[in-house]
Amino acid sequence: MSSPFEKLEKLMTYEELREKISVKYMKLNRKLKTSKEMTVKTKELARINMVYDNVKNYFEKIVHTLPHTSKIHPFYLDLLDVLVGANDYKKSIVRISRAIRILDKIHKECLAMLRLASKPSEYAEIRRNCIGRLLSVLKRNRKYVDFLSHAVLKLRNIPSIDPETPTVIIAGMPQVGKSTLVKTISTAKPKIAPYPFTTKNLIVGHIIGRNYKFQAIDTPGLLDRPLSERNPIELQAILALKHVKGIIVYLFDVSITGYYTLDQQLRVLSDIEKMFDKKIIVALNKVDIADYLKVKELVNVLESRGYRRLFKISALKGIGVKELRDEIISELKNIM
Ligand SMILES: Nc1nc2c(ncn2[C@@H]2O[C@H](COP(=O)(O)OP(=O)(O)OP(=O)(O)O)[C@@H](O)[C@H]2O)c(=O)[nH]1
Ligand SMILES: [Mg+2]
Repeated sequence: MSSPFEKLEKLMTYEELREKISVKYMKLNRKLKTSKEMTVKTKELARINMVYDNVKNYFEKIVHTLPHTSKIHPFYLDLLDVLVGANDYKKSIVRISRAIRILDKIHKECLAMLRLASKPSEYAEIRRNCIGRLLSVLKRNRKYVDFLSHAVLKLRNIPSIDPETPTVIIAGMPQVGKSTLVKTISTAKPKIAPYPFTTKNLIVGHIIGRNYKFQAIDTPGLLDRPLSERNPIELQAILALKHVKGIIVYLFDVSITGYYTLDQQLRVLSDIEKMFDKKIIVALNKVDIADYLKVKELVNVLESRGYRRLFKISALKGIGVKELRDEIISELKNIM
């Protein structure tokens, strides 16, 4: 399973659709003027139908291509909620599907009126009235159209994560080496730079073997600060990860140059322990430039907290990475 929003086509905004209809209307008029075979009545009918078809097709595209909230996996539903608001999304689609029925009703009435009319002056009046009513349905739904058009732009960018595929989530404070590790153990290509908050989006890679395919997620800015410093939107984004089946690797930076103290890093680890019901593997990164006092102190604290197996690694130099990767694979195989 991939993101239900991945293949969504862009949706025109209200203004763009109105513009498109105006242009088509002018083109149609030019064509109708030169047409000798069509009667005045069928020409008016063609005008009404053009507007009806365009608005209706647009509305139907919304209703048929945007995934229904009842069919969205909880993981993606949470992300939808964080990014655009699940209730507004649902309501907008419901309103648009209601608007389709109103369009159909107006169109039917218009056809009946046109059928009964007998004078060209009446035809034109009916056409004006009908097109006006059809466009006013569109205008009354402008809010929903624009909302969904903007929503699609955001939703299309959600990375494809399969919540059912066993996944290793790499967590840790800024600059501890999350992206470097993800890059060495998986196919992902995250951005790596020596300043904090380098990675802005969720980045997904795969760990592929002969009989398995797992996901590795780099979690920038999501799992790197205490919960108390979070706004509600960030909290929800974190919660979305709860729906992903898998384990967490928590990275400590134990280098002499580390940005954060051990206490700060331990606090974030505690938060993650509380938040997730997932196995946590702890790894001490940057041992190539380790502060040995830090390492000793940290090992003591972690052992007293029940962490039996600690991985000492250098994601950059590749030290200990194979052992960590093997452990990740063996844990993920357990939940396959
Ligand atoms: N010496 C040393 N440097 C490392 C190691 N791992 C990562 N680094 C360096 O630490 C810096 C941050 O690494 P990233 O992998 O971008 O860290 P991050 O946790 O993804 O950072 P953000 O995305 O900003 O949260 C980079 O300059 C890396 O080269 C390591 O094992 N040893
Ligand atoms: Mg990063």
